[in-house]
Amino acid sequence: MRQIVRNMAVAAFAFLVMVAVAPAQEVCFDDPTGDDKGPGEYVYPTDAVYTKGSFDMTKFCLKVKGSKANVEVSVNSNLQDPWGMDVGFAVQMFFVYIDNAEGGHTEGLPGTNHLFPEDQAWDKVIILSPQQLGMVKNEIEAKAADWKDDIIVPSRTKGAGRTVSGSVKMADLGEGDPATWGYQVIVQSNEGFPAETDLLTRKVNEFEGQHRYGGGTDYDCDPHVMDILGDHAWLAYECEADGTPKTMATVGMVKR
Ligand SMILES: [Ca+2]
Ligand SMILES: [Ca+2]
Repeated sequence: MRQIVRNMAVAAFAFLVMVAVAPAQEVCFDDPTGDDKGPGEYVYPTDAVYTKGSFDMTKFCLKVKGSKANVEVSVNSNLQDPWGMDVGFAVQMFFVYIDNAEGGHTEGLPGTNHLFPEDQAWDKVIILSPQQLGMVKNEIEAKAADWKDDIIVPSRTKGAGRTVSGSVKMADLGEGDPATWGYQVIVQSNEGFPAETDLLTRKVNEFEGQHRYGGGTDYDCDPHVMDILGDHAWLAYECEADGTPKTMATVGMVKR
């Protein structure tokens, strides 16, 4: 009898420990290689810093641990820091969109030139940029002030190996189980000299240049996006003869 009581006490203690230290939860999506061509025809800028695979996402993970989540995006190239950003990467930038509530925003962040379907509108977006936090916040204030409460920037974003990561507070992302949320990850490039309309995004033109993607148009009717999770048919677009959008790319969310 005494032995049984002791075993029960041990079991109760073990249960308490399990509750106190909630198991880490991971929501991950793999992405194919070789699809870093936007709608299908996009090519990298010509400068040597944009190495093959730099904008080819291979994996996205949201790893929840306690009150925080680590957001990780991996690419098909070793990260490098040719511009001295001092955070382990330089040329990439990622917008991680989350659909976890009713309503939301159907336009992508300024400079990306794409939409989301009404029923998959985003509620929060996490920006993973090699720029200093103050610079990113200034850009948000200048170009997306109406959405600033829904734009989350980790206090520190870093690159190591082939993975860029940043830590965010779960409370900033909203309610519910992250395993049930919709996600989309837009692969863009860190543009140090963005246009007035672009939130640190690099442009896609008809012809590639030293620091311009090619394969699109010189107007803003084309999505300025190199890789996404899921079906690249979502990036299909049509322009009017004068360069205004006829049909904008409309990118859906992916779910586990
Ligand atoms: Ca990919
Ligand atoms: Ca363009």
